[in-house]
Amino acid sequence: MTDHRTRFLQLALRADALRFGDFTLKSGRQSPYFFNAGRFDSGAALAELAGCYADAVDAHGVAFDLLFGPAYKGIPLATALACEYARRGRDLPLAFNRKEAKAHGEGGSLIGAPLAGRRVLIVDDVITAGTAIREALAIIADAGGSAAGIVIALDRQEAAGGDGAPATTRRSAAQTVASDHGLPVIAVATLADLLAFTGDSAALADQRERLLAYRAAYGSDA
Ligand code: OMP
Repeated sequence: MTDHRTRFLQLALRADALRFGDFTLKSGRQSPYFFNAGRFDSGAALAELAGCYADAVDAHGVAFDLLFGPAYKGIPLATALACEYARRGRDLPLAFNRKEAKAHGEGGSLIGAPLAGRRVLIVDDVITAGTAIREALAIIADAGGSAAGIVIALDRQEAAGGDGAPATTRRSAAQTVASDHGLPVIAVATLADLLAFTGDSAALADQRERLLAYRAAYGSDA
């Protein structure tokens, strides 16, 4: 595993952002793990997380010139990433949306740098079925931006549909978004990375079995 993946998974466990147990997802699936990016709730944790995002983006080499954080959880993530890039010598425009459009003052639902004519990198927390990412893509298109790619902390590598089919024949939601929109979906880490990570840790050995069973039910190999 490349270094940013291990760093991210260690950080997520330390921050309690990655938890094992019984969780109901937005999709209704019962999951043995949950990733809550809201637990990166200090400046130091967000700075360390942003370093992992930047390393994943740079390793991919995607070209972009604006960072967009979808409300709500994408907002601090994109902001922290913009600060990390500034620290690395690249000052990038930053924008995000509010969930309810404001009718007074400056109005509208977008805040920050204009998206029009820019290649936009979406910065979000996690992809399960891809619903949140599709909403962000529509916001960018409406504002005249062109999406350049998506970076998320965790790709759960779940099939968007087709439960019951063998895992190897199911496409992940990230793959579907990537091929539907012709965009790279870059994950700092994936369920496969988490499985490898739990395999290296005696303390997490019990969790690994439950993760494998979950992947067999809902996962994709990609
Ligand atoms: P999709 O829109 O289905 O891709 O799911 C992404 C959203 O699911 C996130 O923005 C969260 O609201 C939520 N979620 C997590 O935050 N962490 C998880 O581990 C799983 C989910 C989820 O409900 O699938």
